[in-house]
Amino acid sequence: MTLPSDALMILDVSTLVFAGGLVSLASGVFLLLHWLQTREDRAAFISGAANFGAGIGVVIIALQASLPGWVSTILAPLIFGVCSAGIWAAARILGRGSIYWRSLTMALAAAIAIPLAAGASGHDRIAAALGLGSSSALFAAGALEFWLGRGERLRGRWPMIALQISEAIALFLAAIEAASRESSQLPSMSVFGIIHFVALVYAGGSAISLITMLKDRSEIKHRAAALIDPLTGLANRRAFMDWAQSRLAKNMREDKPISLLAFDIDNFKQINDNFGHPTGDRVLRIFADVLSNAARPADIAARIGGEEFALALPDCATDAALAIAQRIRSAFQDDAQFVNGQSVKATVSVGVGVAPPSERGGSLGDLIAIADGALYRAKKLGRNRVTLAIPECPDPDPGKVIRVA
Ligand code: GH3
Ligand code: MG
Ligand code: MG
Repeated sequence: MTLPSDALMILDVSTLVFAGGLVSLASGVFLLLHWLQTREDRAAFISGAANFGAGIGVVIIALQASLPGWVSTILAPLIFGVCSAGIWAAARILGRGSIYWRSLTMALAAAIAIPLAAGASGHDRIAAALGLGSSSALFAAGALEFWLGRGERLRGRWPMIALQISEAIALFLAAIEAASRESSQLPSMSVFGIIHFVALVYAGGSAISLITMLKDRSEIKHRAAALIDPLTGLANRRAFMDWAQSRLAKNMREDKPISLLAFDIDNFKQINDNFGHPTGDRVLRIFADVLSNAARPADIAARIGGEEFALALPDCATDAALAIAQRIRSAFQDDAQFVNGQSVKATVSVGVGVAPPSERGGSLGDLIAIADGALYRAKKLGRNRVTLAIPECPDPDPGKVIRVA
């Protein structure tokens, strides 16, 4: 799209540049205030400092007529270079949590050396073109960082990518303009006046996009934390109930089986009393590891109470469920024999329920009650065993599967 030159002539480029500078300063303050409240959002600090610094640079350019020459020809480009490196660093911190120090040092060294060398030799035009060109590359690198992290769905990511690409293009065009124009003064309002619009929109839009991304990330983190048991890293009861309920309903509709294993660590109170709470916690983590290793990707393993765990096995019928339960029981017995150098000898009892229990109603509550009933029988029969909630003859030997009513 080409704007008619008349329309552009209405705008005064100095006013536009000055307004852009103020928006940049304000967005910098906005990001820095966010960082003051949420110190772990380092991207907000770096980006805020960069926007604020760029705002100072833009105001310097807007006021260049009343400032000493070196301020606009050396200091302002130096500030822009350093701030562009900051924008890229912020994108990297947000995407990967770390800065690639070697590249950042090189970018900063170039940002400082180019205006200083140009100032010393009097090649303002070439220096401006090189400075703008390297800033353009840094904004493009920032856009690339945001794009590489696109697997993490955050509102604000795509607007941020669009803004960074627009700014990279604008700076590239500005570099071409700087290289081709005669003086180092502000250009008259040509089609490249668009560059200043882009800078203004970038300053405001990037701050809003970044805050939206950071807020989304924090919300996702909190939502995930509300569904995870902090001690074991397994799903908690709430997550288990939500997921297992919907999976059970799906399997019932499709007439496919789903098994539920209910686990309760044996004599756990005694373990705490004899070996201490930290050893008890370690036992819980060992069991969680055994459970996670036994679970397939489609299964859900959860800690649903103090020393009570559950494993839902979609599309898994009785024999497979019993085999898995037995494997977990046996692996835990091996792994929890010695804990923290002590002979703890922890064991687990397992109750197995299999749905669809159509004759019993078929809700998750029913299935849990069935598995719990079997677990209760396992405890009564001596612990460290697997029982199935189907009427059959009991076998009380540890390590053997028994079938109970
Ligand atoms: P049973 O074989 O019948 O299951 O006996 P039990 O001792 O395991 O059962 P009980 O329900 O009496 O004891 C459970 C104990 O688990 C009591 C509680 O202090 C302990 N507990 C619950 N949550 C935690 C935890 O997060 N860490 C530790 N170390 N202990 C816990
Ligand atoms: Mg218990
Ligand atoms: Mg117990």
